[in-house]
Amino acid sequence: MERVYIGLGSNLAEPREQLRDALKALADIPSSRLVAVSSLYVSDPLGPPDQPRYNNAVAVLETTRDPLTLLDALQAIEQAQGRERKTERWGPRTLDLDILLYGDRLIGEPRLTVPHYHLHARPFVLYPLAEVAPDTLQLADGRYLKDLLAACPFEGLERVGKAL
Ligand code: A4P
Ligand code: MG
Repeated sequence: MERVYIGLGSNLAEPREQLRDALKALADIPSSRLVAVSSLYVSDPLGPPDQPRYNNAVAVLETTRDPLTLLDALQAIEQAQGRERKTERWGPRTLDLDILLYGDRLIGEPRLTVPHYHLHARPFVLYPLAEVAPDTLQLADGRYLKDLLAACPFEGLERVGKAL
């Protein structure tokens, strides 16, 4: 079993419902178990400002699926929830599921970079991650979660509670 941290994000079509549905779908992935979910957080969009605010959360999945098969499952969930892939970078989306960490593995495949490449600079990823990860968490690339948090102000983030 590997412990995998998954970032969830949505800013279209009832984001809170999108995240709730996504969590149900995560719990149904074969050979996997959903073991924890952070609070829900709301923040202004990073990237193009002409889009709605985002809802974000982090889930913990225990799985025996290998990383690419898990990515396939996550992309199938995104598609099932109406995700349209557009060329605009950081544009609005019904659902984004990112593999933040996969056990202690460093992955550099064309389709998959782990730890997720923007993890360190994003409060809407780091703070929910810190809720469901051990205080001592060290990333596969040697960085410590507590150091990343110290360098990333909570500013602009709104914790909306455990309502997922
Ligand atoms: N891919 C590589 N590594 C991974 C990984 N660790 N997990 C590949 C998941 N996918 C990974 O992803 C593009 C490709 O990345 C996938 O096909 C996969 O093979 P995508 O989801 O189609 O593209 P994207 O998410 O639009 O691109 P990008 O640049 O990853 O967007 P981000 O970084 O996810 O940004 N503001 C707030 N407040 N909250 C947000 O959640 N999210 C975004 C999206 C912008 N602004 C935001 C938020
Ligand atoms: Mg993504």
